[in-house]
Amino acid sequence: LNSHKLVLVRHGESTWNDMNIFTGWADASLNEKGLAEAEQGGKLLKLGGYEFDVAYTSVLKRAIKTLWIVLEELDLMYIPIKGGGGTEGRSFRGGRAGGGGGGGGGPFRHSERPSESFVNTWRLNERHYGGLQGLNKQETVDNYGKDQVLIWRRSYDIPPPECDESSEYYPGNDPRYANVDRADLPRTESLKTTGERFMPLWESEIGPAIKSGKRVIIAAHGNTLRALVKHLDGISEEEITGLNIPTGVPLVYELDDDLRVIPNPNAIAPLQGMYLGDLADVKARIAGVANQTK
Ligand code: DG2
Repeated sequence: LNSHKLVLVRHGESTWNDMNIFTGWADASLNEKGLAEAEQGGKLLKLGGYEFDVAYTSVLKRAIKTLWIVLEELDLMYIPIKGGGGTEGRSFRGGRAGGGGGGGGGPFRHSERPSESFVNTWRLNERHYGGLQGLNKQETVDNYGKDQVLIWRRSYDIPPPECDESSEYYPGNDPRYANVDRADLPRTESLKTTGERFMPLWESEIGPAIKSGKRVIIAAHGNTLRALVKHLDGISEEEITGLNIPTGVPLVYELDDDLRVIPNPNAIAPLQGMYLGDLADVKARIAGVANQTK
């Protein structure tokens, strides 16, 4: 029986996480703590002897930078990065340069033109927080009540209010999404719709890469990772509402050839994958995410 390791990591703490601001697709940077968390995550992976053949990330710098730091710790900065800084926006569409350098393996020849899902790792972006982006989480509790904000943050299928098309937070106003079909660009997203735009990338690209024997790391966001573990661990719509993912802690899954999870005895239920590092510390960090809207 073959087994495949898959490593997931939420980016380290961002300046907006620290200021307790709804972030979504806004492009907040890592803060000092987040940089250190990413480094620590990389060190834990190094200590565990993890190696990777390919990495996936979003087009948001907090995830991209986290991935770079982790790969630097592992001395694996040369592996292909599919997503921000990698293949996104490379020159197969008439010579536009990709932003930021990174892995990616150079411009595509026409015959190597990647599939739509391959280049569009905006699909790994955080859930779009709609009209809440840029607002303080605690002030939003003061204005709308704790229960309403919890519904917006954690209900499975109730999205926050939409942002309108004139908003700086509408992705149609951001040049990095110029190649994305406008109909695919959200004005807001629930966890359900986040999963619906992320899972095609899993099904068509990431899952097959794992099945083919590639060792994969995904650096992404609280809610895209919640959508993925919901699928992997078969977590119900009710139970996923109580699940929070800490920043910067590698989460390791062992999968069989059909990409079914082989449960780890040290997993924190309902997850069947295992967080690396000190479990008491991981639990404290999970509680910290939950307590952002006390
Ligand atoms: C946070 C998650 O996203 O927020 O968008 O504010 O993972 O990119 O920092 P991330 C945001 P919550 O779902 O925990 O409110």
